[in-house]
Amino acid sequence: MSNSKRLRIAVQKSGRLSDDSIALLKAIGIKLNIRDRLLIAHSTNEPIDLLRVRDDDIPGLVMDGVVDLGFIGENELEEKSLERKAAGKPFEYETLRRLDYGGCRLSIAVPNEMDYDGVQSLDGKEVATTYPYLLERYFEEQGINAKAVMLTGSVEVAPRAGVADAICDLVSTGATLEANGLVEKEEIFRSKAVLIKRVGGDMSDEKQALINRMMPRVDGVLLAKE
Ligand code: PRT
Ligand code: ZN
Repeated sequence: MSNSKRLRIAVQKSGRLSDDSIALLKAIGIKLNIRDRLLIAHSTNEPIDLLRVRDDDIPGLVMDGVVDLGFIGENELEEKSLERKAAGKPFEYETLRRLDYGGCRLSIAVPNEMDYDGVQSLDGKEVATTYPYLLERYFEEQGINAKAVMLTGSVEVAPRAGVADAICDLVSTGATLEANGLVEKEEIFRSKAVLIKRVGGDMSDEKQALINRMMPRVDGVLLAKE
């Protein structure tokens, strides 16, 4: 549990969400002393410590109460929440704000040459993805009898490599799909970055007061950028 007196915030160490998350913290007046190789960064003007980790670890850190707040993409958050629920682990959190960056969609794409006539065309097929829980949920909702094949990377080459018939991956511009001879067919989840808070365990009055001071400033920054 996060019983540290300082507010602990998890951010992606290096990746698509890192710069915008750090920029938002700075924009709300939190001074940070970030040294590239270090896991922890301390604020010099507020009782805040940043935990800099892989984005995959952020939902679990919040749901286990190891950190108080986290910046994470909804795709990763929802996937991990479903995975932890299935494993009987804590899977709850509170979304404080939906943010204005990290936008993408999780979509099913098929090879150009595949005969595709609606989602039922996936019946009996294997679909490579890094998001098996989101994909299996979609198959269930659609009543499709297809199989999610878990791959942690290079999902877009799976059909060409003969590992799967189709893929389900994050898309923003669509350039990656096009470069790999794939066509986007079904959007199954829309995502943005969110700021989340733990729900388990007590939150000290001091920490809650700090969060309460931060949130109007976050709203101000989001509004100014609209
Ligand atoms: O090392 P770590 O585990 O922390 O990072 P990561 O490699 O898992 O994640 P990262 O940094 O790539 O992405 C972090 C988060 O950014 C994702 O979980 C999403 O919430 C968000 N995001 C937004 C994206 C994209 N856009 C995106 N386009 N994440 C990944 N992509 C990839 C996608 O997987 C595909 O390979 O970009 C490619 C497609 O892009 P287009 O523009 O060619 O369509
Ligand atoms: Zn990751």
